[in-house]
Amino acid sequence: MAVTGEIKKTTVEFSDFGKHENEIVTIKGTVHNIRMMSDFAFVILRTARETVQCVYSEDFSSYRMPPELKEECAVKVTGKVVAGETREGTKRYELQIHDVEILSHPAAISPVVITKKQVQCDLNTNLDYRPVTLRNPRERAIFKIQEGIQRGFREFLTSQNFTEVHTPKINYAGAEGGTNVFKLDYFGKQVFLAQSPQLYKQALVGVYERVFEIAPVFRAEHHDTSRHLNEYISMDFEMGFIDSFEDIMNMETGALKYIMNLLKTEYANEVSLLHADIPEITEIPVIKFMDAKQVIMKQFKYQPTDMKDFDPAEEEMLGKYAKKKFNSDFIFVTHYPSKKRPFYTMDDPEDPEYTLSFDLLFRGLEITSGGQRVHDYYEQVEKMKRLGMNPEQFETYLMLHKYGAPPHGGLGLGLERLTMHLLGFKNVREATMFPRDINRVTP
Ligand code: AMO
Repeated sequence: MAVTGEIKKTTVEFSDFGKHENEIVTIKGTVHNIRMMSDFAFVILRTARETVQCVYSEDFSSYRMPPELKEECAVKVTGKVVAGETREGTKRYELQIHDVEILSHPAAISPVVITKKQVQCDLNTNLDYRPVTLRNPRERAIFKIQEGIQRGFREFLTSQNFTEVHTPKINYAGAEGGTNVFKLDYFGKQVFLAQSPQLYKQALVGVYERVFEIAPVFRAEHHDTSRHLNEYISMDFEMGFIDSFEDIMNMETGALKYIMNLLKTEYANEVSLLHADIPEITEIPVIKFMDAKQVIMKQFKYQPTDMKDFDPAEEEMLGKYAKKKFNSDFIFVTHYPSKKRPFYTMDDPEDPEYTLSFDLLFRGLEITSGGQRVHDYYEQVEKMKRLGMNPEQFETYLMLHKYGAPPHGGLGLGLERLTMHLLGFKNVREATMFPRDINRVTP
C-alpha cells in the first residue's frame, strides 16, 4: 500500500450547500440537538464551525429515525439540500433527511446542558467540564476568535519581515524578576519555567533583526484575581534597528488594525454569535505615565496609593478617559518609572527616573508591556549590579550585548486579556480554553 496525500471527499461541507441546492448529499457531524415536533423533528448537526439544521419527516423518505439516535452521536446524514429564507431575506439551507448512519454513540449523557445559546451552568462547572462545554457553539466561538487574533498577529508580522521563533520554556533564570516564577527541579539543579521569552527574543534580534513568538508562559501568581492566570499565551515580538520605542507602538498599532479587520471579515459568524464589539482603530492616543496620574487625581478625584504603577481602578479610569477624550478603546501609557520596570528596560536619557517603555490599555485593562531595551554591554552590566543582580548568572543573555546588539525593543501582549475585553468578559478564565490558576490544574 502507498499513500499519495490526496484527500478524497465523500461528504460535503455545509458551506458548500449553496452549490448543491435540491441535490442529495452526505454530511458528517455530531448530533447537537434533537427537537421532536408532532409530525416531524429537527436534528441539529454540529460540524467544525457551524450548526446545520436537518429535518426529519416521514414525508421525505421511507427512513425511520431509530431510538438510539441521541445527542452527541457522531453521524453521517444523507439528504436533500433545500433552501429556506431567513428573517433578513437571505437563503438558509437545510437538509431533508433521507438516511442517518450512526458512527459512534456516547456512553453517557452530557452532565451540562450545551444545546442552549449559553452553557447552562456557572463558570466553575463550565471549566470542570471543559471538553464538553467547549462544544457549545458560543463557547467554541470564543476560541475561534482567539485563533483569529493569533493568525492576524502572525500574518501581519510575517508581512513585516519578522521571523517566527520558539524559545525554551525551561530557563536558567527568571526573565522578569519578582517572585512569581515557578521553580523546577531539573535533575537536581534548580531551573525556572519561562515567565516570558524576553531573554531569548532579544538574543534573536542579533540573528534575525525581527522575531516574534506566540507561546505559553508561566507566572506563579499566588492570588486569585479575574485578570491573572498561571499559564497564559504571550504574543511577543522584538525588533532591531529601531529609532525609538515609538516604532514598537506603531508596529503594535498596525498589528491590532490588521487583527480587527481579519476578525470582521473572516470571523464574522463568531463575532455576531458573541456580539463582539470589534474596535475601530485609526490611531491610538499616547499619554506619559505622570500625566496619566494627574488625570486620575484631577479628573477622577482619586488618590493613588502607588505613584510608581497603576492599580486596576486607575486603569479603568484611564480607559474611560481615552474613550471620552479621544473616542479610543486603546491608550498607550509611556515613560513608566524605572523602579517598576525590569532590568532590560532602557532608562530615558533625559530623565533616568523614567524609562523608554510603555503599556497598552484596552478598555481599561493592561494588555501589553513593551519598550526599548538596553543594548550596550557596559550599561546593562552596570544596571544589573545597581539592581542587586549578579551579571555572571546572565552570562548567556549578556552574549547579545557583549558581542554586539543593535538598538532594539519589543513587547508582550497577553492573548487571553485581549480576548477577554474584546468579548466583554469579566473574568479572564472565560477567555482561556483550559485555565491554570491557583486552584485549578484540571482538566
Ligand atoms: P509583562 O510581564 O507586563 O511584560 O506581561 C506582558 C503582558 O502579558 C499579560 N500578562 C498576563 N496575562 C494573564 N495572566 C497573567 N498572570 C499575566 N501577566 C502578564 C498582560 C501583560 O500586559 N517581557 C515583557 C514584555 C516586553 O517588554 O516585551 C513582559 O512579559 O497582558
